This record gives sequence, structure tokens and C-alpha cells, in this order.
Amino acid sequence: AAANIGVVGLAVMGSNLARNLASREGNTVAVYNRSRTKTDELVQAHPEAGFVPAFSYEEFAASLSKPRTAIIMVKAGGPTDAVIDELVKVFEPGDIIVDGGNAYFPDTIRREKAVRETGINFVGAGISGGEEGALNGPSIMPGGSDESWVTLGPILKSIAAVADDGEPCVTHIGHDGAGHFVKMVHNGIEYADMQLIAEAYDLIRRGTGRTPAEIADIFAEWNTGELESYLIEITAEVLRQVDAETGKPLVDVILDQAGAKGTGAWTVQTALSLGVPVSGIAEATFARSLSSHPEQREVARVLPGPGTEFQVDDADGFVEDVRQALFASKIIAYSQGFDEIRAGAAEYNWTIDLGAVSKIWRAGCIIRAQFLNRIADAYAEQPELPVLATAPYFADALTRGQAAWRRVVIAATQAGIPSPAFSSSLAYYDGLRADRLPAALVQGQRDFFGAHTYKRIDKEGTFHTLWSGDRTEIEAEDTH
Ligand code: NBP
Repeated sequence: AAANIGVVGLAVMGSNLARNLASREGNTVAVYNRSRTKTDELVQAHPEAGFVPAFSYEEFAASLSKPRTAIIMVKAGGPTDAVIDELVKVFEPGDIIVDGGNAYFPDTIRREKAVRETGINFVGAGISGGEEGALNGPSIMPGGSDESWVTLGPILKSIAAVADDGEPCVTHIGHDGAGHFVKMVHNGIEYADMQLIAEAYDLIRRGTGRTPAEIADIFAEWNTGELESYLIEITAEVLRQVDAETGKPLVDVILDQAGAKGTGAWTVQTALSLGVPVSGIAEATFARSLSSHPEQREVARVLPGPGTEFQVDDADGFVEDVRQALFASKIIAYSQGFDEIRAGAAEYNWTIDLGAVSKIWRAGCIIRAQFLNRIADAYAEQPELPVLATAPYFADALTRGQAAWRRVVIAATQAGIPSPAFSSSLAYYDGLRADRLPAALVQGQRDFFGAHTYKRIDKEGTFHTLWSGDRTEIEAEDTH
């Protein structure tokens, strides 16, 4: 028993995480992979890491000091279940099994419940930041019991990314599936942020005729202000890239069909069942789906557009409008994402510190940005804040930016340029701040065809109009 931590699954993520662990003072890392070659290759390529290789689950368990702690980094789904089954056989009560893969949170809730019955701790931990993060410091979102956090906390803190203020990007999110839930929403927010940036690029390009390289400069400039973030930074890099083969901007050579691995869809599906409108994330997910149906796009080319040239008069003014529209829409997307976490915590009985979540996203993950400090400030000021976008800093930005935001959505609509994330965020904003919504009419319709009843603004109780009778109103049972 020489190792204090083990890693199962030595593909790119697992081997990078194992190297990260081994590079930290005080860690000795046991490694195991189903097929032996990956283990041999890793151990040979990194003698400096002092790995303790194991070639069976029994050997792996025997090489770990107690309480045994192992991080699983295998393909999500069946493979994760298979590894858990094997580890449960060789581990003992008090030991800790961590799933660092991209599990769907209901699976994590199920696994935690099953493993807990053996007395072994199970922790689902969202690990963000891809390969590079795994090696140099990811943002880590662990769930699981308080007991397992005592052992695991110091280990995870030692390998996590570090924010500018020196804080490690890991916190105990909440019990059972809370960590993977928060990782899921992180990815959903990432989808929204990327789509918003893509819409901003498209509008500027088509409205002003700027080249990708010129737009790269605009994004680089934006990256020095309130939009400063990893995603804005890499967008500039991608736009500046020239294709070696054709000499064209790379972005013009890349097929315009966006892929997805499903975490955006999970975020939206979960939001639908929780009744939380995450329209920015949903539109971003749908925009990827729309893009990847070439057969539909091909036949739809016959449908007419507005038939006018899109050319803005004041190019610099338009670029600034787009910047403000992007920032406003981004505030809404994050506000919606945090709303989903709040609602998920209420539904699944997790105590989640939303400010702490925003802080651990400041480094080691794709949505890392200065902006997250503002979210942390907002929740520090008001932990029960019902709508993040109403915190003073964000409300101020929306007040300053809303006129530009509207101009951009109008321009896009008139020009026939799709801006689903910009415009749905604006619709959400206007819906949320409205004094009265036409939901009153929807209730009337529901009562008409289904006797679903309604409430009144002027008195308590539940009512139904006798639509097919004399149309008088009666008090009714509340059937929603
Ligand atoms: P993969 O997702 O490609 O999985 C390959 C690993 O799973 C190999 O070690 C393979 O062993 C092992 N494995 C499989 Br497949 N079936 C197994 C089984 N029945 N029993 C034991 N091991 C099995 O690896 P990855 O790309 O390194 O990703 C690992 C995890 O990290 C995944 O959950 C993934 O979703 C997540 N991930 C996260 C990020 C991020 O940014 N956070 C990025 C990429 C991946 P073998 O060598 O014997 O075939």
C-alpha cells in the first residue's frame, strides 16, 4: 500500500489527471487501465511521476493506502458502471470511489445510492477544462458525502486550477449528483456563450463587411473590457487563422455544421422538467441542431429573405451595439443557468452556494472569465437573489445596453440574419420585467377548452367560467 490516490482509465483525460496528481507534493499515484498497453505506455513515458502500476483490480486495491481513494476516468455510461462494480468488490467500507467522467447527474444519484449501501463512499465529480485542464489544473465540481470531502478535498485542491486571487477552483458542491448537475449546467452555459459570440461575429461580418482578421482584432479589443474571457480570446485566434491549403480564412473553409456531445441537450431537458426557462442555452443547442441538417437547409434555400442588402451606415457604431448586445445576452444566459442550478438544488435537496460555484469557474474551464467575479459579488451581497440579472452590476449593464441590444435584434431581423440567442435572450428579459403577461389569456383559453380554472387578480380563490353554459363564473376546485 504505497499510493494515496489511484486513477482508473488511462486514456487522454485519465493519464493527464494522473500526471497532474503525481506532480503534486505528497501524492503517490496508483494507475490502472483495462487494457495493459495504456498503463505500460504511461508509466514508461513518465518515469518522473513515480506511478504505481496495477494490472488487476485486486492489485490496484492492494496498492492504495486506506481509506482507498480512486478516480475513475473512463467513458461515461456502461463503462463507468462496469468499473464501479469491479471496485466495489475490492474496496472496503470507508473507501472512496470518485467518478470524474462526464456522467449524467441522475446516473450519479443512482450510483451514489447503490454504492453507499456497501459502506463505500461514491463521489460524482464534474471535471472541466478538457485535456489541458486535466494536466495543468481543471475546475472540479465534486458532489458526494461530507465524509468523503474530508479526504478528497485536500487532494482535489492540490490539482485544481488556481484563480487570480490564489483560490483553488474546487468546492464541495453538494451531496450525491450535485457536482455533475453543476458541471452539466456549466456546459449548457458554455453552449450559450459560444452561440452568442458566433452571432456577434456573423452580424458584424455581414453588416460591416469586415474580414475575419479584422473581426479578430475587434474581439481582441473586447477581450480587454467587460467581456474578457477565454472564449472571446480563442475566438480571436480562430478568426485570425488562415488555411494553409487555400489561403482563405480558416473559418470560411470549415463546414458550417456544429457538433455536440449531448450535455447542452441534458441541460435543456433538465430545465424543461424543472420548469426553468433557459432560452439562451436552448436556442444555442437548437442552433447547432439546425446547422447540422444539410438536407433540410438545402431544400429551404428556396424560401425568401427580406430581399434587401444588409449594410449598416455607421460601422463602428454597429460594432459597439453588437458588443453591448453580446454582453446583455450573456448576462441573461448566465442568469438563466444559475436559475437552473437554484431550481435543481431545491428539487434534489442540495445546498449549493451559487457564489462559490461562480468562483470555481474562474479558471480551469472553458467559460472562465473575469465576469464570474461579478456573479460571486452578487451572491455574496444577496445569497438568495432570485434573478441574477437584477443584481446592481448586471442591472446597470442591462440598463446601459438595452437600447443597443434592441437595435441589433431589429437590424438582424430586418436583414434576415438569424440571431436566435440574441433575440430569445431579449424576449426573456422583456418577459421577466413585464407588468402583465398574456399568460392571462392563455389561462382563459385553458379554462375554455379544458376547465383548467384560473385565479383572479382581485380576490382569493379559484374560478371557472361556464363557457358552454350561460358564461357566468363559478368558484371551482383548483386544478391548475
Ligand atoms: P474515453 O471516454 O475515450 O474512454 C476511454 C477509457 O475508458 C479507456 O481507458 C478505456 O479502457 C476505458 N473503458 C471503456 Br471505453 N470501457 C471500459 C470498461 N468496460 N471497463 C474499464 N474501462 C473501460 O476517455 P477520455 O476521453 O479520456 O475521457 C474520460 C472521461 O472524461 C469521459 O467520461 C469523458 O466524457 C470525460 N471527458 C471530459 C472532458 C472534459 O473536458 N471535462 C474532455 C474529454 C473527456 P481501454 O483502454 O481498455 O479501452
